Amino acid sequence: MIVMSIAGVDPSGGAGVFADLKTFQAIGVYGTGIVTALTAQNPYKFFSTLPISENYISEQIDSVLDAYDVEFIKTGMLYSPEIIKLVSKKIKEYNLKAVVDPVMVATSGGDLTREDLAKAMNKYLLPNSILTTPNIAEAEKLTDLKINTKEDAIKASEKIICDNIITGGHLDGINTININDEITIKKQELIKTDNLHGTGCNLSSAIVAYLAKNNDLHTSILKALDYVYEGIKNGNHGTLIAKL
Ligand code: PXL
Repeated sequence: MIVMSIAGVDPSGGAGVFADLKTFQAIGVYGTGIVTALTAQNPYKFFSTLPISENYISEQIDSVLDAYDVEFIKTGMLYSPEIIKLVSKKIKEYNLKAVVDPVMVATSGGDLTREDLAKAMNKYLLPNSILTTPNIAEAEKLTDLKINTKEDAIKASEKIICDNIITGGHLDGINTININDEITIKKQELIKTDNLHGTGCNLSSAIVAYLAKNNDLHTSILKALDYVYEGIKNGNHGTLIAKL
């Protein structure tokens, strides 16, 4: 049960690889972490990004997969179309089952990507992935559709080219899940808080952890939604002791 996150580093630990590792630990799987970029940020302010070269990302992935059998991975901040292409190639090469958090902009407004990544994700990454977990803004970018209602979210979900959950934090808590072209709506109560930094990272890493523990995709998504909800409610997402 070894899983992998391929994402950026948020040194304040709420998002990115560090948060993913905490979630893996909380749910009881062994996490490995490949770094695509360093960032300087805290939950309130984003300062800067230092991307890692494609060669060095490649070397990190190879060095871990040379020693460990990994079936499930998640991807977070991938920063550039070149890194997206590289990661897609590795997914195929190592036969990985990838959950893609299509990170494009930070809640704090920081520079998590150099350019519009939606095209590269649609072309290279999503066709090779088992699930993607966009929020409303990311789903709009992936599909070129506007999402204001539940019906809009369902349309977008049907247009995204792999199984997906469009998260409903900006749509009255309405999460739209599409697995094998079957739509399930899962509504969650919205919690009033200013501590939402990293919730997307935690959702996708929790899904991967539950998958690695032999839950099916639908069950993993529902358990991960629960995990993130409890984390937000308690103000401690990522360090939560999960229901296993
Ligand atoms: O939640 C998006 C995200 C992903 N990865 C890193 C981040 C953030 C948001 O701040 O910092 C490294």
